[in-house]
Amino acid sequence: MIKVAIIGAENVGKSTLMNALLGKKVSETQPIPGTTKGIIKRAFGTVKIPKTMKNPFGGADELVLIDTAGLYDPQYELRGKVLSEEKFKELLNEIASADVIINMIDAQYGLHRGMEKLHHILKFRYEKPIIVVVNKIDLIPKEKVEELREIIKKRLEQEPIMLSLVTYEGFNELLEKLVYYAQYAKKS
Ligand SMILES: Nc1nc2c(ncn2[C@@H]2O[C@H](COP(=O)(O)OP(=O)(O)OP(=O)(O)O)[C@@H](O)[C@H]2O)c(=O)[nH]1
Ligand SMILES: [Mg+2]
Repeated sequence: MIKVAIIGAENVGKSTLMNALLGKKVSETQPIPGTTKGIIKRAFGTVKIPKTMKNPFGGADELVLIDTAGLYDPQYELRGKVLSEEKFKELLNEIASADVIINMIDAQYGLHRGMEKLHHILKFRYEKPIIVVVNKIDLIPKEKVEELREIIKKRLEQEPIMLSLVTYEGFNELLEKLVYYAQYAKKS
C-alpha cells in the first residue's frame, strides 16, 4: 500500500486536499490555523483518477493518505501550535515513512523557511519523491502566480503545481503527478 503524506505549514489547505482527493469529508477543515490536532490522520481510500490518466501497467490509485498537523506557524519560525517537541519528532518520523510526499505552500504567505529546509532533507537525505503544490492561487492576483512559481522553483529546485481547491485549477495536474509517483513508488 502506498502512503502519501500531505505536509505543510498551518492552514495551507492540507485537510481540504485530503478530502478532495478522496471525494469525502474525512478531515476537519477550518479557516483557523491548528485545526488538525490529531497530529497524524490516516485515511484509506481510492483516489478518483480519470481513465485517461491511468497507467496501463497498473492502477496505483488505492492510497493511504496521511493528513498531518501544520508543522509550522505560517508567519513565524515556530512549530505548529498543536505540536510539542515530542509530537513534532513523531510527525517527522511518520513523514519519513511515507512513499510520496505532497509539500503544500499557501500562495498568500509563500514558502516557509522551516518547510524549505525540511523539503531538502526529505528530498536529498531521505530520497523521497515530493510533489510541491502552491495552494489558494485564487486568492492572489494572476500576475503574481507566475512570479511565485519561479521563486519556488528556484528555492525548492523543482517545478511546483499551482493549485486552487476552490476553482480546482491545477487539480488534474496534481492527480497526474500523484499517479506517476505512486506507480514509481510501487515498483521499488
Ligand atoms: N480561497 C481558498 N481557500 C482554501 C483553499 N484550500 C483551502 N482553503 C481554506 O483554507 C482554510 C484552511 O484549510 P484546511 O484544509 O483546514 O488547512 P490545513 O492545512 O489542514 O490546516 P491545519 O490543520 O490547521 O494545519 C479553510 O478555510 C479552507 O476552506 C483554496 O484553494 N482557496
Ligand atoms: Mg488540517
